[in-house]
Amino acid sequence: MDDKLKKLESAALKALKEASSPDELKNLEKKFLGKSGEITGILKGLASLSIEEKKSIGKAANDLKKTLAAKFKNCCNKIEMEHLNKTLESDEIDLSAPGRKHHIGHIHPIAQTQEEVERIFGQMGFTVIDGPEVESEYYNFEGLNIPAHHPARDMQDTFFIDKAADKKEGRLVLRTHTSPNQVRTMEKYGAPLRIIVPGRTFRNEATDASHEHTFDQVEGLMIDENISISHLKGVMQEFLSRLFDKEMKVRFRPGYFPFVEPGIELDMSCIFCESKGCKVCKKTGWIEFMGCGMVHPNVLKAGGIDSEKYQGWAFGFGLTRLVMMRYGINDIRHLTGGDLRILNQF
Ligand code: FA5
Repeated sequence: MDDKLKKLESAALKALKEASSPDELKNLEKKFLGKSGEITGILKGLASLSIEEKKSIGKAANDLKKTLAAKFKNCCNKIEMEHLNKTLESDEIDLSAPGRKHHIGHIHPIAQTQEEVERIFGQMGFTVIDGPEVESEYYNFEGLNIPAHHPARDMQDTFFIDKAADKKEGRLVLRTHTSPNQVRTMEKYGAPLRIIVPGRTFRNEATDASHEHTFDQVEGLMIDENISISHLKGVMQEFLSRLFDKEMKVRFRPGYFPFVEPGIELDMSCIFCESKGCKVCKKTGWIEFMGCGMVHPNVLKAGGIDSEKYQGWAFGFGLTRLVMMRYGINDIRHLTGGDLRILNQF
């Protein structure tokens, strides 16, 4: 048996010397030291030997197992290192080359401007409110003094959700403006109120360079005792001056929205020509900015607010159009088309 162990040892050492790859080494380890390997076979065979033989051969076989295991480990490390060096040479990896940078995205220009708008109105004491994009016909129209038969509904055609109508609130629609949050906020918080509601809005209309079916608006609402239209003028003049970082002027023209009385269109001084007259402002020195007006008593009533005691104003401007103006983008579709060559510029 001693002889057998010696032969096994020299065969294993010879094979180890000749092994040249990690795979070859793995097979050899299995052959000599594995569960069904040669040394395990000898140890299993001890049962049929005398006690004396069991002691001496068992010890010799276990010693050989330990010695070979250590040699296999050393050899394995050496071969793996050689193999790695060879791979590095043939793959020509340049370890000194700079790593590849991961592309980190950035905030969309609409969201950047929204944050700026929220910051400025926040400084003036306005709270930022969020409202649902899927609205009921009631909050989108009736609550805003636009009954079903009213021709003003044609001004804002929308997308209807295919779901059973609710008795009080009617069908579900994608909101055509952020104005439904006027009544929602009055109902929830009562008066006084000083809020803005930025958010996505939808209209069923053909798209062109200045119209999208999906765009962003910002609603504003101020309700208190003794609130007049001059507060609106002051707030908007201050807001625009802070946003564009220069002295801005605003002017009022008559406008029509069923939920305000009087209804107003607010223009701002042209930021491109300092109001001298240019192509953008069509030589007028003014750019159309938003719809606004004093909140109609019917809307205050729908919001549960006593119109004898409180009054206020509301406005709604197109955030997407503001972004176009701010960054000189001449087609609204660039902002929502998802083309990174355009978006990465902002
Ligand atoms: C309204 O939506 C009113 N809710 C605004 C309002 C609020 C008036 C409170 C009075 C009191 P109008 O339909 O004009 O109004 O839209 C407001 C702004 O949204 C427009 O000035 C424009 O900047 C933007 N807008 C309207 N339609 C589109 C469109 N299809 N694509 C991009 N922007 C649009």
